[in-house]
Amino acid sequence: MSDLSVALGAKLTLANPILTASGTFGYGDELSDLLDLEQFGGIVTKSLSLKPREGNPPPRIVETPAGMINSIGLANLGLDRFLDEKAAFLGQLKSTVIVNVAGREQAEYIEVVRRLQSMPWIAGFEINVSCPNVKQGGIEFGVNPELLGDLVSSLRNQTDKFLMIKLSPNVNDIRPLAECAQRNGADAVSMINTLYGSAIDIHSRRPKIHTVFGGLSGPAIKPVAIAHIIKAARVIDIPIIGIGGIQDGADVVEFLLAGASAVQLGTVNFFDPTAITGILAFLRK
Ligand code: RRO
Repeated sequence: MSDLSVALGAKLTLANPILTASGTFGYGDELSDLLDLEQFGGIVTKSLSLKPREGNPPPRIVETPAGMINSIGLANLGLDRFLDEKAAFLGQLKSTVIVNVAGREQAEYIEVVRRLQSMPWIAGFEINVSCPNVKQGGIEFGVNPELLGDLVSSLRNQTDKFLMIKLSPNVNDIRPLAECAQRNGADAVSMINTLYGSAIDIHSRRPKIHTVFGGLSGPAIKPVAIAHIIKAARVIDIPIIGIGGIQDGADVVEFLLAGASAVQLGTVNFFDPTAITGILAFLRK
């Protein structure tokens, strides 16, 4: 069988370039009956904050043409329960595990990474500075190079593990943020998180999402992702992990041609969690 392994710099080599996108696969265990998780080059977990978060009130997901809008609001079980309830499952997987970390403020990101840093089963961290659905933290860091630079360099001081920064498409120009991540010691950037979106029910005249605005994902955003990746690849040397509406092997090749070294599958997992199988077959042809 042909070798699809890919080195993301010196610290991390994946068995193949396909990862799960954070938030679309829970912590892996929910989907382990449906498919063989070890097919993935890596598993990226749902964003984890220091304390548990309930997230936003429903409705928090709506389907749109060629995509979906979510406003989950960073619902997650918090670091203590993650360690008690999810670490054993993730720790025994042969797959590479990357933990996505979110925070309201810099100290929260640092504390989560500090407490996970010594776990041998964690290959690295994806730092979420691009959640569009929380009032505090998240995207504030992802749109402001000064705040981002401080955050990345303090995380760099905290861990030698693979450190990937997940960038937002909700900016005029992604290049200064990608450059800032690189300059402050990131090993990679991933892009894109979701685009701001909204939808209205014309019968009730009400927004279809409780918080009115949410994050748009799926094939509808693929051209936006490709454009951001082409731009970023012209100015940084660290690997780019591409995300945005990938459905099949041809989409993966398009992302690699744009400048990505690997990709993440997100929204496709909601309608075809076995898409990975066809994608790997396509890449091996
Ligand atoms: O939980 C969410 O609402 C969410 C997050 Br943390 C994110 O990074 N991106 C997104 O579309 N939704």
